[in-house]
Amino acid sequence: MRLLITGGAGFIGANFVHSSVRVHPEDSLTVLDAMTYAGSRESLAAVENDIRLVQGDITDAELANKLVAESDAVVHFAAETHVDNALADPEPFLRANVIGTFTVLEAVRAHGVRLHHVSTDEVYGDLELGNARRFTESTPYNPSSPYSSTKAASDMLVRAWVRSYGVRATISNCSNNYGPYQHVEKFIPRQITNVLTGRRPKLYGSGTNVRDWIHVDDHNSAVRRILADGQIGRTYLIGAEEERDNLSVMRAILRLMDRDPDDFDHVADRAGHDLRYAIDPSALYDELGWAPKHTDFEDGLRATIDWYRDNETWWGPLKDATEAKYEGRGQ
Ligand code: NAD
Ligand code: TDX
Repeated sequence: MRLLITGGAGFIGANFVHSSVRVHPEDSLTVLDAMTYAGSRESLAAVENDIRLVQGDITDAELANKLVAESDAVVHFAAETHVDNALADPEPFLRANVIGTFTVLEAVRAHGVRLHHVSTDEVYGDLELGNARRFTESTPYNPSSPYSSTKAASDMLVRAWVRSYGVRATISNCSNNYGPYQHVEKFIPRQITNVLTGRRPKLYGSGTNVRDWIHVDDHNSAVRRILADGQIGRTYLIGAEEERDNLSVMRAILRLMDRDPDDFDHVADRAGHDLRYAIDPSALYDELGWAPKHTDFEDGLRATIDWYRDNETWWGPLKDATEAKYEGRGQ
């Protein structure tokens, strides 16, 4: 299969490329990535001879058209992804997430190419703390942030292009990912690299907010399964049933790094901070026979800590600028 992977130099996309090279060496892979602050050639260095890497923007219709025409399927990861950045400056999120997805849709429509659109559970808004409700495919969209509202808009565009133009697309909405190559702006890598650089980890508010964690390789194996066997027009929710509050994750990181579990700072809370996300992945289990492999969160966290310890050359150059940005926001 000739696969076009948008955003393949970012966290999840790069891990998707790595696992595709490993598990599907018969595929021919093209990455289209604008190399924003979140994209990194180094993330693809180990597979650079196995792929074609095109630096370019998904809003560039001519380029998107040309690359889509040469592909059998598109896996669309490219997006602006950090909630705190969206709160500070939403405009790039409208451009990349809404106009970008529109441009990809028009290209797959023109060339009859299969699309898998990668989205987030944040489109459903948040759940209350301490009850058993979880998100399903029929949960109404109720996004809270400029980030999640633009991802919700992109999902709506995909649904409309399926219905109106017969575009062959599937959508997945996944919970919080962790693993190697995640930008140090995100919660888990930020705390690990704070400890590794002698800074104190930073917890927003009281840390009662709950996230549902999944290892990035499990997210990507689900995407692969949906691409192969998913029903056109369907939305699949991806999750590994690992709900944790932020305080517990913070303490687990500190414990695994041999620090006092209270050795962190409480900082200003995020505006509009979603309380809880939780995915009911049973449709994916029952209909597509998918299951996560990384079922021990602490094992996954330990391996992730080891990866950051061993790969300071990858994240070191990003760290000071990221922390300076947070400092400016009181976080
Ligand atoms: P990331 O920020 O690490 O990577 C995004 C990549 O997209 C970067 O390489 C960037 O250069 C590229 N990009 C951004 N704008 C672009 C544009 N206009 N044209 C071309 N490339 C562009 O993000 P991630 O965490 O890997 O997320 C990938 C996808 O998965 C996103 O669509 C995100 O909404 C979704 N998602 C992420 C999570 C998570 O926990 N990280 C969970 C669920 C869904
Ligand atoms: O320093 C921090 N301290 C802190 O307490 C940071 C960066 C975050 N947090 C909290 C905020 C959230 O409750 O940790 C939680 C996780 O934060 P993020 O890593 O920013 O992730 P989140 O906002 O939950 O969104 C992530 O998951 C869904 C991704 O960034 C999105 O792209 C994805 O769609």
